[in-house]
Amino acid sequence: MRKLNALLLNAFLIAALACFSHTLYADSNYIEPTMVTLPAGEFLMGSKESDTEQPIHKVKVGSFKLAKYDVTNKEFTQFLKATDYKPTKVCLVKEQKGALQEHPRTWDEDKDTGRQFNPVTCLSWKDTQAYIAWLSTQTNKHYRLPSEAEWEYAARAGSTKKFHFGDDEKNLCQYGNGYDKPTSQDLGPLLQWPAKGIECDDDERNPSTVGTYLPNKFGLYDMIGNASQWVADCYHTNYQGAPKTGIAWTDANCTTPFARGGARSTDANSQRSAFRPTAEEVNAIGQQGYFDRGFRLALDIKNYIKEDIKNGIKDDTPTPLSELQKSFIADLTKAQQTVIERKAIALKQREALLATYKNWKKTPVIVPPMINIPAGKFLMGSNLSDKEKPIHKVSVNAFKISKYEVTIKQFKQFAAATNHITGNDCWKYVSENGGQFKVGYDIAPGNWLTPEYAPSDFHPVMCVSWDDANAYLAWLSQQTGKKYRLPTEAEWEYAAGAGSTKKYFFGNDDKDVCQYGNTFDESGMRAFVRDKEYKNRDMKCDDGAEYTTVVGMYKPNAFGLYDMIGNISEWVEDCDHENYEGAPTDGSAWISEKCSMRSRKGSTYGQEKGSHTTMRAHGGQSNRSSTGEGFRIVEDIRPEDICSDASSACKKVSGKQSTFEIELAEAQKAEVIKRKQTLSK
Ligand SMILES: [Ca+2]
Ligand SMILES: [Ca+2]
Ligand SMILES: [Ca+2]
Repeated sequence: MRKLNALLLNAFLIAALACFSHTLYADSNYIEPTMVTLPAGEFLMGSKESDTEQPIHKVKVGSFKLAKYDVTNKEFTQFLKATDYKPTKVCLVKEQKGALQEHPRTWDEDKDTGRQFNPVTCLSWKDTQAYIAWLSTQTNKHYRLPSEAEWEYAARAGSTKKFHFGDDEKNLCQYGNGYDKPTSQDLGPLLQWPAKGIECDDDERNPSTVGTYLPNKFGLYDMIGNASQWVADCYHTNYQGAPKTGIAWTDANCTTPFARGGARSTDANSQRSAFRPTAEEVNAIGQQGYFDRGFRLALDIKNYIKEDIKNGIKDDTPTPLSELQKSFIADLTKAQQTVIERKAIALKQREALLATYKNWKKTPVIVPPMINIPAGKFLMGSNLSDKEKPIHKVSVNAFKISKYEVTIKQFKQFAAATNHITGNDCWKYVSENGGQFKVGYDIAPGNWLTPEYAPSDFHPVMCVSWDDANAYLAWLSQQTGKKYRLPTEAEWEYAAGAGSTKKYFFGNDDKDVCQYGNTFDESGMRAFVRDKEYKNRDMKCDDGAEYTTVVGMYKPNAFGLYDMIGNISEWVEDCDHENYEGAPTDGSAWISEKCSMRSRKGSTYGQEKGSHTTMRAHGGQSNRSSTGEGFRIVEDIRPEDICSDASSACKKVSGKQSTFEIELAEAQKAEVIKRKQTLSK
């Protein structure tokens, strides 16, 4: 046994090993990794990029086997199923400004489809060793962690460049799941991570299914990004005195194991083949489980042959696969294909959209119908929720607001003209028991063009962040020479109430809500029960729409504004605030220094409580959601357009009926027919 293993095998592990060797398991109780045989070779280990990576020294590595992929959740939960081993319940997670926080680790989550083929993370050193000991006992092979030298040799795959494919960080996104640009734009302001995003888009901010990026020249996957990987060595601050062969470097005074390789939360620098963490980083995690750290297994060819000769099996004779092994390989292949296909579809959607650019350029920019809102005073807030207190008097200047929520069609034109790309994940409703967050919603691959979120051109656009909305508004302003912006929270509430002080702009009766907006009604409830196993939450009337619907299908308010109840909730300019203590009273947006969360107004198609006019909710400024977050727009008004009261003149839409509204009327007709078909099913 290697020196390090001897060192780190504490009393617990020896007990665990003894336990495993005395328990006989059926062949089908374990899953072995697919191994790649690496040739013997010499390489220059280290780099000049950091003191911890010096001196650069020549290392001779013998032929060995290394797993093609990281150990997955599925493989590790198989170990838990087959034994009564209890892994650590605590996981260190990188949070605000990179500070480490302990989080509870629940293993049930990893059984979820979509997560079972992610690398297993959050395992302590002890857990990792217990798994290896068990698998070795089961298979009669000496599985182990690779040494640090073997890891770097394997990661380089013959390359002396920064990354195994070359030096250009823009190509990193093809080879691994790192902290890419869109992810850093999302998480940077929210979590204030100091790391700079990699200059590309790898289409994934969560852990990814192993083997869904390109491999290196040895055929090894995910040696860049996703999860960092435990190695067999103890940590040394540099390579002074390092071994000149591929063995693990251990010594009696060293007790700190560590990991090599970048992860999904780390920058381009850490994805380099030679990258080593600092002593400070290593000590902060120590032997604990870390959210971004996994491992992959190595196997000595020498030992393997020795063991197998004993059992009459030669190295090149493949062991017959168990049923469990066969189904694991088949399921993994399927999971990989699903991810790869999903990415290809997203790419095609973007390309198709860009291909329409020429056509879009010939058509005039869609200027949505706007309604003049007169200046006035109103009582903002309510006693219905603490977030809406205290009720306070607000004066609002005259402004114009769009009659409808911004539609897919409008956003398509913008995206095609500007090549604006939103992130490719979006919150969605899931089964109430199934989600990562166990409350019925989860973040999932998809964007505003995903058919599920964009049934027609005249549905409201969702899965757009506050930042995306502002990018659209900047473009629209630039195209038209007008000043478009998001409404302030006060403007929105004033416009929604349209002079009413009742719970809803039409009155107080909950049963009438379905005439005025698309909420979580009987139809919505039926769809959620059918598709998402939701239970017992609905508005006691039927608005006829299951999810979002074409804009303008219900009765407008007194100002002539549609969907101020339901369909999608709408981003406003203001930062999120706990309540209205200290809110401005002049109708301006309430902006505070820390503003990673923005306010939104109006209920959604999937939410019952909060359809009332004064409701408030929030969302991360860079977050996208299909649970009902979109927007409508405001235009600063010219003095000559101001009307003095809410009389009929003020309700008049500026300009004649536009092509947009003619097409919308067609879309509404089609939606009515579709609803009838849904109901008759
Ligand atoms: Ca990523
Ligand atoms: Ca509905
Ligand atoms: Ca709405």
